[in-house]
Amino acid sequence: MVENLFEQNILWAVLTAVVWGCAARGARRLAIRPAAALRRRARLGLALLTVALLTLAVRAGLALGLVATAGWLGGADYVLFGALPPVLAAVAVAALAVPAYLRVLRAAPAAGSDPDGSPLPPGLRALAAGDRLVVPVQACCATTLLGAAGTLHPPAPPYTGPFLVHILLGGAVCGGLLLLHRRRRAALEARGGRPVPRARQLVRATATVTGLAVLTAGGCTLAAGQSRLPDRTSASAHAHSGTAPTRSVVDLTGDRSGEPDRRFTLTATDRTLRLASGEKVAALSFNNSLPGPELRVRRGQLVEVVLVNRDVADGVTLHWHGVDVPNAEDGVAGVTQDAVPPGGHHVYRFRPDRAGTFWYHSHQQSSIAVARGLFGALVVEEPSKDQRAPFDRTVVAHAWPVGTARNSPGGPHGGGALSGTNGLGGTLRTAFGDDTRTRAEKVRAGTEVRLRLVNADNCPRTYSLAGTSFAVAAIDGTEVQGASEVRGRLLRVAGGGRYDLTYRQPDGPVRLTVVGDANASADGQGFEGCGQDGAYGTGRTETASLQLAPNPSAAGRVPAVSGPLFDPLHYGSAAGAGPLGRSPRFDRDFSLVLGNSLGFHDGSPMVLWTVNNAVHPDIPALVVEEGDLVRTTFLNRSLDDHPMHLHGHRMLVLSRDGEPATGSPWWTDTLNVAPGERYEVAFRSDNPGLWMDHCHNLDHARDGMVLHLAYDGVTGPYESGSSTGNVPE
Ligand SMILES: [Cu+2]
Repeated sequence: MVENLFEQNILWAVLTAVVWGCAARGARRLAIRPAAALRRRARLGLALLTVALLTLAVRAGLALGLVATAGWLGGADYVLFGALPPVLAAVAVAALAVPAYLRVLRAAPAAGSDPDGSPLPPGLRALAAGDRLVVPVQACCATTLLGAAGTLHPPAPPYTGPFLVHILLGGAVCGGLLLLHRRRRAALEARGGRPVPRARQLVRATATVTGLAVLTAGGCTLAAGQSRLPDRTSASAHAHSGTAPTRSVVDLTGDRSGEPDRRFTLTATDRTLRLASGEKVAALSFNNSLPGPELRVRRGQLVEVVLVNRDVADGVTLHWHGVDVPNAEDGVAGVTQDAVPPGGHHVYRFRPDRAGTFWYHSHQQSSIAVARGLFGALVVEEPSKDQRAPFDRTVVAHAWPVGTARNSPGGPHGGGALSGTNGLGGTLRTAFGDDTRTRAEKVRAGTEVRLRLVNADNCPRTYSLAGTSFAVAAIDGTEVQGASEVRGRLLRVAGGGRYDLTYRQPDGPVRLTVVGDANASADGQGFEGCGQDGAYGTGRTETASLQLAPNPSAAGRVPAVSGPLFDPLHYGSAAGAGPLGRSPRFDRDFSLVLGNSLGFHDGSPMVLWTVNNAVHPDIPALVVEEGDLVRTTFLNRSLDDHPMHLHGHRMLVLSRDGEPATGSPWWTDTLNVAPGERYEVAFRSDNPGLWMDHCHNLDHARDGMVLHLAYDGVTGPYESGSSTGNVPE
């Protein structure tokens, strides 16, 4: 609904401006029409005005519809900047210009009465060139143009200031139009009602077009310059109340002194590696493995990971995606640490307090680092062995760029933002781990199987598990309560998200596969970056798959599921009053409208991915105090999916499009918000620090879809930006 309203609203903004442009031209030229044509022209002008008024009514209705469905924040900008000013001007059109047109019609000579094409007599001319007939229509045209600009590049809230500027600018333009029209009318009288000679008209038109072009070029240059990212910026630069205790990110560490239960070393390298198929990937990897080694630990263990950067020129960090580690262990370059340079190392220590499926990845130039391989799975098991399924397998899906030259990504705008292809170019091969083929494995009938799906891509992935019914046992590392049997459903996992599936192996084969081709997303889709339905398509293209059977050599290929998508909103069973109690009181309420805007980012023109009409570092941080219960509303009125990832906390889904979540508490750290969707989520601020809250389509994040969750009083010494060596996305 919102998606349609949003797209139609933009379409009608442009259409309205065009129609009013025609109406304004007709009104302006009415007085120079030959007397014989006046009646016909006035009728035509009046008809055009009617169409223009109707167009504007649709436009205003759409903006109001957006407010009605998505709330004030979801459509206020379109009402205030797109619809309201032209509607005010349209009132003047209806009150002044339409009656003036009718007067002209009444006074115009009958058709054919004056066939020689002579100009209008003075009385008629005065009527046709009257201020009332021309200026309101021109004013409406000017405000619809301003409105179209305000819709394609809406200002960031609070709206009061920009609205006043918008109104004053509109008023000034209208005043200018009135003065211009009076001058023009006087000149027309002086010429005895004859039109300006052709040659002069041409000169004037050229001058006008040139002037506008110069103005536009100047505006663009200014906007491009203003969009340049600062050399250094700090996540600490949020509002501090002064009452909260001052703490530094540096001190918010894990257990630094205890003897670790598990120790790992991950060494980042820049090497060309091969997939199982033999195809080459210009990889950045951990321990020369695609993906990095799977880390398996137990809940409550003290885990120590030493990150060594052997030769990744741009630096590396380790972020523990989904694990609520202490802030200093979160691994975000320029926020919780400095990127580790070649030859350097960094030690992470944390104690995972929840069993589940997670993953780790570099958070330095993550859009490139993750695409090229700096990630791996992290599985936290329950301490007791008997809670582990006999066949427990992590399946990391990733689209590997093959056949790309080394270091091909080049600048920050590798071109992937709208393509979903990680900006790397080349061909993408979807693999489970490093294997793009169908892999067959033996699993005895009756064996309990747990498949841990990790989507290490930018776009949502659609999975099929065929040959058995199954339970969605966990989402994003949280067990589902009362997970019931699922059959004939496809599974949509957010970019960066995880699903754990469990089933008992039947006598026949079971096949897990991803459907949709990562390469299909880019071309011919316009803005549908991640494919037509946001997930590399759900077409019949199947890529990697894993077939499990008691007798793999004898088993035929199981066809993929074709069915609707599994929906977690009502899945599983709720217990008692739920995690937040019966009627929770929220200490903070934030709204994040995910949108598009035409503008510049770091000097380059592009379709921006915005949060509340702004991009990083201009998106204000969400500032909380420790202990706050926080509600956040995500509304996606953009053209692509946004897997919104909050670091250090898990979010509880409260509702989607106003429909309350009723099943097992749906905890998530990476929530895919599809175009048109509105989610309400809640989290408890119980992990002080400076945290990223960003889109995990890492190309969107690179282009500025990033904000911070900042605890009042927490500061840090780290900075990001081109002169700091820290570029988190
Ligand atoms: Cu996004």
